[in-house]
Amino acid sequence: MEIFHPFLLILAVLLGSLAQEDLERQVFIFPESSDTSHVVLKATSQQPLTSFTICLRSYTDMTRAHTLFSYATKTSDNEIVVFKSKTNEYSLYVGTADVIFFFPEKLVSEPSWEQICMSWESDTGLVEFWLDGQPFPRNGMMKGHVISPEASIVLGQDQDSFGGGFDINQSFVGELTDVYMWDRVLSGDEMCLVWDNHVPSNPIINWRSLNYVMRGYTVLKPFLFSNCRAE
Ligand SMILES: *[C@@H]1O[C@H](CO)[C@@H](O)[C@H](O)[C@H]1NC(C)=O
Ligand SMILES: [Ca+2]
Repeated sequence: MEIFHPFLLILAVLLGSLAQEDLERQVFIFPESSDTSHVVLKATSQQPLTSFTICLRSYTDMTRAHTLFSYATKTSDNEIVVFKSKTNEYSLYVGTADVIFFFPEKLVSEPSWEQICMSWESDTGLVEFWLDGQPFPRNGMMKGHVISPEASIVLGQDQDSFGGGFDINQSFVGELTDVYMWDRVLSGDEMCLVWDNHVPSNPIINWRSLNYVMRGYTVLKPFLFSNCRAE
């Protein structure tokens, strides 16, 4: 028999919504493909969004399409999606549209971390994509659109319904860190600061004070630094 004491229930809800943790130098690891493993985030803003910037770092050796960040609302499961469609292709979905950014295949012999920032603004519809501190030619979409703040925000899976509807073939396998969101378009200088590990003011999702819940097979671990020295 389960007993729900009203006071305890309220306390749990309050604690749950206030639990925030500084995850500096930590990573979320998604060890295998699944249609269950994900991390749920809560944003601090309750205002409709007319612009945003999302930044994160990912580390993976997978070549299939995968979802990094999924922001679903009650009316649109793809309200915001940061998707890596191919090794050399990132996409951003907003509302009912999407843009794709292509970059030349990198000639690297080992996997490397990729730091990205994507922004969108309603006034012009312009989308910015920054990869490792470099801006790409701007695209545009969904001019005049407004994004509801009532959202289910998920890392590592694409939502096809509010909080669920995951597809194993769009899941992320690898490591994620330094996840941030702002309710504005960062300036060019600020985009560089994020790449250099600084945090421009007032993020609504803040890796250094993160409100999150891990679900399924996900692991929080320290960032791995290589101290190996070639002789
Ligand atoms: C995932 O991809 C595999 C291989 O392409 C396919 O056989 C399978 O049906 C897909 N699963 C889903 C849920 O789409
Ligand atoms: Ca979807």
